[in-house]
Amino acid sequence: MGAMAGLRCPVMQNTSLHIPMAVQKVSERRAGQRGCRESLGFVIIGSEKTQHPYMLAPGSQFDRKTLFLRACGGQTTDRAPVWMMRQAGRYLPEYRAVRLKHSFLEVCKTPELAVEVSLQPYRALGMDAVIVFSDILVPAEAMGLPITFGDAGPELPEKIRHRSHVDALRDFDPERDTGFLTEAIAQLCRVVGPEVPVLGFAGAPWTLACYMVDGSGRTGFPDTKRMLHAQPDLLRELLRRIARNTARYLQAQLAAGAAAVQLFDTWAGELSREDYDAFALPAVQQVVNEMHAGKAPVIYYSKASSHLLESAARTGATVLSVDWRVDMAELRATLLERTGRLWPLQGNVDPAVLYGAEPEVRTAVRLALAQTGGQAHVLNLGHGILPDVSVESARAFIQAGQMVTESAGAGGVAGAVVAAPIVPGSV
Ligand code: 1CP
Repeated sequence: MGAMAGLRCPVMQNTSLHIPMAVQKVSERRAGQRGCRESLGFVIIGSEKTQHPYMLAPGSQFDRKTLFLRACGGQTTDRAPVWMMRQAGRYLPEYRAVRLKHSFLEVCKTPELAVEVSLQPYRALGMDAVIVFSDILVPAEAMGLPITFGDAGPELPEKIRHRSHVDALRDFDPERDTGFLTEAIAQLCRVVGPEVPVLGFAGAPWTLACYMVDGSGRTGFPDTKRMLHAQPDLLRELLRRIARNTARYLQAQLAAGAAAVQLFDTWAGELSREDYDAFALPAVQQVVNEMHAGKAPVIYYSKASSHLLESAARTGATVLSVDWRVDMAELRATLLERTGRLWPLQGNVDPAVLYGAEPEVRTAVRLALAQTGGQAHVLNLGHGILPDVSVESARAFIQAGQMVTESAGAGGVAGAVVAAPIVPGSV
């Protein structure tokens, strides 16, 4: 791309991003109109008193929130927005420094700390969305199950086994019982300003049930599967209870200012299509129906779920987030044929690619974008970023995504599919 001939500019604190020359010009012009030439299209993180001038996303004519919402809504964009699942985490030295002083749950439950670690990746890498720092197991604790987070991952010692355990679960009030999360979202929105999307999230009911019944993620969830076959009504009841609480929890996150929410169904792929349709799908539908998202996008992530994606398209979610096993051009073509709709997609670079050299990372980004032509596509990894990749690899991923503009992306293999009608503003 000719636009690669840009400058290296100091951006936010101690890092630098490569800004295409054309973008600098537009940004300068727009910023100049509003008396803030020095901003050059980048958000400057500051105190809550910071003014938020009009700030374009790098490589785009849109601000980050507009870019993100347009991609989720299936509207055309000049490039795909990009962020990374689990973008706040151990690969960042500044995250490790916070965790030396504070436990994981302390970070989740102290809005100032949650805000700080949510902003760390944004300051360092300048992605197009900021996800609030928390964990999918926070609502399980709010429903009455104690949680510990050790080196081996989360542990829920009081496992759900009997009807009395399900009956004893609490319906929690998100404002009263998880107010630290809504407060963190509200603070994040104030700090990043109205042009940057803040994302909320929750675990999908099946994935949360896996942890509530098995007690940890280490074992492949045999107890949850036993419940599915031996006590199917009990599992259905548990899923309904989780769904009811999750709907209110996500609704509160939207009310606090989240621009979109993501449902993580990491363990959906453990299920056959039949069992997914009978158990996991109705529970996600319940969440989406009861949360009244309005125009806010609901992103549904499922891992290792190629066999389930036509069912996933019936969840009511706006965007399907898929992993690297899925060819997004094929998926889009299939769903277009079956549903008559061009599906907004998120994904799907293999997080292990970030162990490779930077040129490999850039190639993987271009290949992912080629599958969708960069349209109605939120570029992401296919699962969370791994804790031991280098910050340079993560930066290469984000910057490569922000460099691929419409002309570069639209020439890809998915050009024909993208030419199909895009459902206008279908959020
Ligand atoms: O500091 C630490 O060492 C704790 C590691 C960690 C982190 C950084 C855990 C424990 N959770 C998180 C944060 C987290 N978890 C976020 C933050 C926002 C972001 O930056 O994206 C999110 C969205 C999650 C979601 C989450 N937690 C999922 C779904 C996504 C996924 O990765 O599959 C799951 C399954 C969990 C459970 C969980 N929490 C933590 C760990 C290590 C795990 C996985 C355990 C397992 O293998 O089953």
